[in-house]
Formats: sequence, C-alpha cells, structure tokens
Amino acid sequence: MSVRWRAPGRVNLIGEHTDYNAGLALPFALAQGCTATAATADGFAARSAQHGHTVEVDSLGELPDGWVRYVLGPAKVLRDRGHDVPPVRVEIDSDVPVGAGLSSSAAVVCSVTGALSDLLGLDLGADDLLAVSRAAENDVVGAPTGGLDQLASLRSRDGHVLLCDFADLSTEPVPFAPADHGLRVLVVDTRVEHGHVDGEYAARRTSCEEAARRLGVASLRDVTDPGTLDRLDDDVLRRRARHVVTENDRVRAVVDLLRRGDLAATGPLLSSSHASLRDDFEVTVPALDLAAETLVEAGAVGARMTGGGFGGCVIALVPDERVAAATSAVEVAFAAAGLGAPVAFTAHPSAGAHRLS
Ligand code: GAF
Repeated sequence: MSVRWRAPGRVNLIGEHTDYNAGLALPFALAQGCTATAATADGFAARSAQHGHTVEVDSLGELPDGWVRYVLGPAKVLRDRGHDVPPVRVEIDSDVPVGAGLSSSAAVVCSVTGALSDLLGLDLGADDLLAVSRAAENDVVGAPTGGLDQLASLRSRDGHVLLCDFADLSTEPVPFAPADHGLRVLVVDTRVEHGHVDGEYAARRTSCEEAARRLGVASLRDVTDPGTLDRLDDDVLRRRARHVVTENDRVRAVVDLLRRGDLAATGPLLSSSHASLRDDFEVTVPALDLAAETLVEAGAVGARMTGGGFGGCVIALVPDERVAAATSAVEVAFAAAGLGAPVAFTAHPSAGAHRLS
C-alpha cells in the first residue's frame, strides 16, 4: 500500500519575524506544493524527483546531510516520539521554487508527515502534524525556524489568508479574494540568495529574546505600547523590538481591512512592513528594496519582502491592469542595476496539506 499527500509552499502577506516572538502572521498557501508518496519497504529510502535519484539509509539515526533529512526527518521524529516506524520508502516531487523563501522545505516535511501518519495508521491530529513537521525541520535538519511555514502549509484554506497566533498556535482563516477586487498578488523572486542567512536569522532571534529579557516580559508579544521600548538603551535591540511590536499591529490592521472588504487599503501597510524590515530589522538586501520600490512606482498599491529575507521574494498587491507593466518595470530596473533577471508569477490563495490517494 502507498499513500500520497500534497502540501503547499506559502507566501506571507504580512507578519514577518513575529512567529518566534509569540506574535501574529497572515500567510496563504501557494498552488505550488510538494507531493509525497510513502510506502512500507525492505529498508529506509528517500527519492526526490528533482534530484533524480534514490538514497537508501541503514537507519534513521544516520541520515546524511541535505535533502534526505527533510524527506526522512519526519520518520525519525515519529520514531523518537515512540511510534513504531517500520522501514519506509518516501518519494517527493515538488514544484515550489527552492531557495526563494517560499517554504519549499515546509512543503516537503508537511507532505511527508501527513503521508506517514496515514500509512502507519497514526491518525495524527492538527497539533501533532504541526509538532512533527516542525521538529523535522528544527531538530533533524537543524534549521531554527519559528513555525510560520509549517502552520501555513498545514492549515491554509483555499481563498483565504490564515491568521496565525503564535502565542497559542491558533489559526483563523480570513477570506481573501483579490481577484474579486480587481487586484492580484504578484510574487517577484529576486533570485538573490544571501550566504549567511542561517546566522543572520539566529542573530535576529537572539536580539528579540534579549530585548524581551531586558523589558522583563516573556516575549515581545507582551509589549503592546511601543513607548515601552524607550526603556531599551541599546539602539539595535530597540529597533529590532520596534519592528516586531509594530508588525503585530500591522497584521491586526490588515485583518480589519480584509474583513471590511477594503483590500486596496492594505497596500500602505504592506509597504510600511517592508520599510520596517529594511530599516529596523535589517533583513532586506538591495534587490528586495529595488523590487519593492519599483513595483509601487509601477502602480502596485503596496509591496514588501516575504519570508525570512536576505534575498528571496517580494510580493505586491497590484491592480489587474498594472500587472504586466509592473512585471516589466522590475525586469528593466534589475537589468539597469546589473542584477540577474527576476522571475514573477501571480499567486492564488490555495488549499493547505491534504491526502491525495
Ligand atoms: C522564515 C522562517 F522559517 C519562519 O519561521 C519565519 O520566521 C520567517 O522566516 C520570517 O517571518 O521563513
């Protein structure tokens, strides 16, 4: 018997670097995703359609570095959590761009976790699917991510953004149909990758934790009055914390506007989020800033980097009739700046992880 699950990549509409601060985020699932096929076998094996080969491993305790850890990581986590995990063969096939900040890795671990849960008759609930997927990425792969990507991949709904509250890991779908308002979400992959992403990400986490410690709160979520931040005499810590506190407020404001059906009015909040990530959190790079600025100049109602930063993608909310012009404006601006050609596509809020067969 074999079981197939599909789990999507994501973009985050707003709410960046808030997840590991017990904050708020508003992602939606992409149509692009990973399909995982799991079957019992004579030995543990991982196959990736994109890598084009199969890797057999003697035991889950000896996973080689690289993509195999994502594919067999959930099996190791399940075994470490006390489940009986017989030898399995897991195959993945993904169309989420890798290294673009669109959660290609969450798509892998979430689709595999779902497939193994069904194959092994574990019937994991929503909380356990999340815990196993996160542990595969945090503990087996060793990426210190905050849970946004797995939550978005597992729980997103077609035609909705997902309001995620990392204080208690609760989620609430909020209707989001930009096409009904004459708008599109344009995703521009800058194709820029920074060499020190992991170290910079960990440094941002450490700064936020230190700011919370100095303020005497459990997490920056507990800071509701930005004036409190004046108590931080370290300029860097104050700016890092200010981003997180103001970003939570922007998520709340965007959700209010979406509920009122005023999608275009969210644009300036998206652009403010980008400015905060550029000036206070310092996770943008020149290609991200150039893309965001150019898209707004070309008619987007707002634009911001999405994901962890230091490269990857910008999203923009663009009126239908400006999509072609905005796309070519970014291509021209990148060429003029001596950057490689960006890749643009429109994103449709899609379904979260689900079983295929
Ligand atoms: C990356 C991480 F994986 C997420 O957990 C989140 O922190 C995001 O960066 C920034 O919002 O995607």
